[in-house]
Amino acid sequence: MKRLTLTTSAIALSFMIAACAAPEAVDETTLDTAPEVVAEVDHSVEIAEARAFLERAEAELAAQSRIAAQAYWNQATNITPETNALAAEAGAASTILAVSLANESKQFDVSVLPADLARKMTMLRTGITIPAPSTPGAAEELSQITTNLDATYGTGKFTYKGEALNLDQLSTIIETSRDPEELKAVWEGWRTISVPMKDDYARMVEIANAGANELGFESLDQMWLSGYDMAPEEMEAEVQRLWTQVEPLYEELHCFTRAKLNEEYGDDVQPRTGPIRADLLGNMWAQQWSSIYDVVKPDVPGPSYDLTERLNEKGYDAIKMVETGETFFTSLGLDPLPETFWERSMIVRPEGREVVCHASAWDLDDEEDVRIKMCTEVNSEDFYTVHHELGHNFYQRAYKDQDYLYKTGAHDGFHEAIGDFVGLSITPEYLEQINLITAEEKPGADADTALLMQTALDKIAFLPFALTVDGWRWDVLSGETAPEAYNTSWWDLRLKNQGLVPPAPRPADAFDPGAKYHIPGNTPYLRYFLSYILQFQFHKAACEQAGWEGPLHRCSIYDNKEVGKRFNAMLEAGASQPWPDTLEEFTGTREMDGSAIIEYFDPLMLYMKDQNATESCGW
Ligand code: X8Z
Ligand code: ZN
Repeated sequence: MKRLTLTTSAIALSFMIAACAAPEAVDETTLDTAPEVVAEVDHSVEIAEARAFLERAEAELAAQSRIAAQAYWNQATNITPETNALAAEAGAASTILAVSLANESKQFDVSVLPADLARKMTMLRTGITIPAPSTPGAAEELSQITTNLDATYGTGKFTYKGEALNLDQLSTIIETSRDPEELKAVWEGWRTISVPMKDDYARMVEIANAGANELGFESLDQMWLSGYDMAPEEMEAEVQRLWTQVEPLYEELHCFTRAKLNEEYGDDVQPRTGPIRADLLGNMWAQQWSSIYDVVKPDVPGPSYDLTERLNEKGYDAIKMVETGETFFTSLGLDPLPETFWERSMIVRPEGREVVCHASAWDLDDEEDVRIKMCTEVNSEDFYTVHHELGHNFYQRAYKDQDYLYKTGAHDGFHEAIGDFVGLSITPEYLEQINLITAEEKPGADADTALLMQTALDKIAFLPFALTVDGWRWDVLSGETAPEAYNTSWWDLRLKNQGLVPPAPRPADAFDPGAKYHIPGNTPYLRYFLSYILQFQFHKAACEQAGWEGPLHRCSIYDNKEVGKRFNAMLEAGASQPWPDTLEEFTGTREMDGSAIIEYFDPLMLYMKDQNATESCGW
């Protein structure tokens, strides 16, 4: 959603104008030589017309975005037939406007425009997440479908032991139960909510692809991959390059975790070789595994405290968790959040109405009206999620003075990485500084393997999951995977990338991808893969700026105003320049690079390799 981008409401996303630029517009050589061309042919009239068009386009999009943001917020925080209808209406109007401006922009030849105008033109053409063709009725049908998918997910329930349980309640069972029968029942149960989505999803793909075609793309996956200041095929190659760099980390973690699960559950439930049963990993989608730390715990000394217990013992509530997150950002020199953030955010699940609980961050007016929407619980996971969401809000506030089209992340992976980057500074040292642990409780270097394992279960396990979600979706959008093959293709990728299998064969009508928020919510997922690479790059660069000399995982930038200044400059830039420029200004390199995450986990890798020496790793 641009304004609503990060946030995740499906409908909102149909209007998203992402930070992006197609290859021809960001071809620096072409742009650099443009003045010479101008010397021969006078393009001043075309340039003036382009400028006027973009001013109008930005003003119209900004006005529509404010209207739509409000309708989406109302729906996501109170799902009723009425709010669904208003959200669908706003979504259709937003798509119609975005598509018509994108089509209008085709009259301009970007190669003769100055770089900033060319960049904005390209953003207009490529930045609609779910486009509709301009055929009468298409935008309305599309918006109706995306709203319904979103609402179906948001209100999904499964009756277990006579009680209708929502996703939070079912997730708690997956996180805490160690009974394989129960895990299987709940895991399968949540996947019944997505069965009715499949036909709608297939129809949505048809319409959105027609929309992408009209805008000059072969299919929507190519349009999504155009948002990274390089050609789609180059970006795909970048993703492959990064995955090849970090894949060995995952292979060791998979092997180590599987052996521990085998010891916990025995050969009948989890064999020592082959893939892992997806319901045993402590998360509904097996995307982050830290909830089963008790099972995977290495045989080494570990920290004596548990962050969830500590937050509760110290009397934290949801508000205090958010205040603590805000204080981290202000300790870097950023301004506190506005009063309206506290008045208008939805921080806990409200009683008596249905809401979309999946955490998100919102910017309702492109100025000051930033908010989060979370069903926060007092635990370690949500402590990190709070920092994640606040990262979005601080980013949004920082770029508020940019032109409308530049009010977004350098690319979408940057937006996702900001809060997580800050979260990497939640070290034992920092926990002591904010009095969550005492000086005596601060673990020594002998606890490093255990500390790193806790982080790896989330950060390393996640990488192939992210690739699976969008790998599946790219195949669907490109037409390579037909609706009949939706579920088998999903599990082929789950096995290939993550080495996972379902607890039992899946029913013929299953649509398991739909049981993950970002599929019905139409939030592209590559951004999270990129974020999990970038956040470690940011962390390493920031720690170097701070003069840190110890191991990366013990570095915290809390209270460091010098780092904060450069951090703020990166945020303020928004999407006003190609992302490699922004990355270079903060980290000194123009490339995304997995070597920081590799360095971060290096001590754990050595430990796991040693422990895995007698295992037959792989699947
Ligand atoms: O969706 C999110 C955020 C909102 S942008 C809570 N995340 C992904 C997920 O939950 O699947 C953050 C990590 C990955
Ligand atoms: Zn996010």
